[in-house]
Amino acid sequence: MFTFITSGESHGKGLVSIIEGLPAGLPVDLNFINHELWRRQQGYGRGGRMKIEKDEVEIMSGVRHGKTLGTPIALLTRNRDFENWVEVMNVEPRDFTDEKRARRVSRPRPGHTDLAGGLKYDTHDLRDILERASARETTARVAVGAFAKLLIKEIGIEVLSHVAMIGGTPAQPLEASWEQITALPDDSPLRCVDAEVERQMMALIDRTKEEKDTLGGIFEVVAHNVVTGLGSHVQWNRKIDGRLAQAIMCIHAVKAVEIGIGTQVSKTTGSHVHDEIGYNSEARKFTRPTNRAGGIEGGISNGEEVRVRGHLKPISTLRRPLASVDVLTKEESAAAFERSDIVAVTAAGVIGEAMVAIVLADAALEKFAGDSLKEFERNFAGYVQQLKEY
Ligand code: EPS
Repeated sequence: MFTFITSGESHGKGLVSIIEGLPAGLPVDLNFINHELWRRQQGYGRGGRMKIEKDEVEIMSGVRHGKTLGTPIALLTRNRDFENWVEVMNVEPRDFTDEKRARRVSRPRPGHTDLAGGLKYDTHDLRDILERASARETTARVAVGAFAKLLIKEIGIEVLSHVAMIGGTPAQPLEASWEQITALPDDSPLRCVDAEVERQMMALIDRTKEEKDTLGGIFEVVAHNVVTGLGSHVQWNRKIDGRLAQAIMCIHAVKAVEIGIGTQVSKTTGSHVHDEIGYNSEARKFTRPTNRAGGIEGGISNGEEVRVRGHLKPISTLRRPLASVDVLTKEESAAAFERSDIVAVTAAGVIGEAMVAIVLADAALEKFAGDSLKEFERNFAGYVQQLKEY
């Protein structure tokens, strides 16, 4: 099965990902992986940091002559900004005579990990917490997700995202077809499928920047051409919707996850929620006129597009800081501010793509397991034939 772990601090030397479980013989396209990292760095409303970083992955192990070996894959993405933080992030013990140079953080930001982390890990320099809590970590996940995308592409699955809402604009989340999403250029300002709505979103971001505030929003990840039968109803932790919910919820700032029409299901009747079943005898395939279930029923993919939405709270680092308390003096004090994004929903969508691809790759390996890509593909082809003969 597909597992991974990441390591790295936001302003440290770099980010490390280790992947295990990919079969041998999977072609590895380094340009594609780096392009995914670039996509994660896009989006109108990001801060100064993205001008410093140009994320590129170095493959340390697990790949030879352009193909996976079936061994653990280690990846390194260096932080360009590290050169500005060498002293602050030094691994050696350090005595600072000039406290300013230590850049310690003692004024926790409401909504951030700072305070809960400081208390839990017993540190009064909240930098010890925020360096790892930073969404910079998602660079390492997107690198992993690129490998997952390469694997599931071999069985026809593609994963993309779009931005459905920013700060309540538009009033209802945008619905987007696969064709609209694939038509989005990679340098689209916000990955929004409606140009007029996108302009309104950008104007809102400009206004919010002037007000020294921040925004959240909704992204939707769509997995196209997902085979029926990923995940299972037989055990709680095998249900693909549960696995996707965890994978999206653990993205920084996500506070809610929806699958298909999501929370709408609780507000209407069964006939407005469930997708009726038809059969196309030529294609020997069951069909659905609607996909309100978001491609999943009972914890199993049902052959329709898998659609998952993540709802992000506004970024917790505000230029006009919220009230807080200094953890050293316990005195009232405005929360810390160094530099921040106004909004990062577009980036979160790309991270959501990576997380969805990882879950689907894991479920696909569970179902079509193989030590080599050839074996994986043979198992997949046999199963597809079985579905046709059903
Ligand atoms: C982040 C704060 C900002 C963001 C960062 C996430 O970084 P900095 O503190 O260096 O200005 O730019 O996001 C990234 C670096 C990234 O690569 O996405 C935070 O506190 O979560």
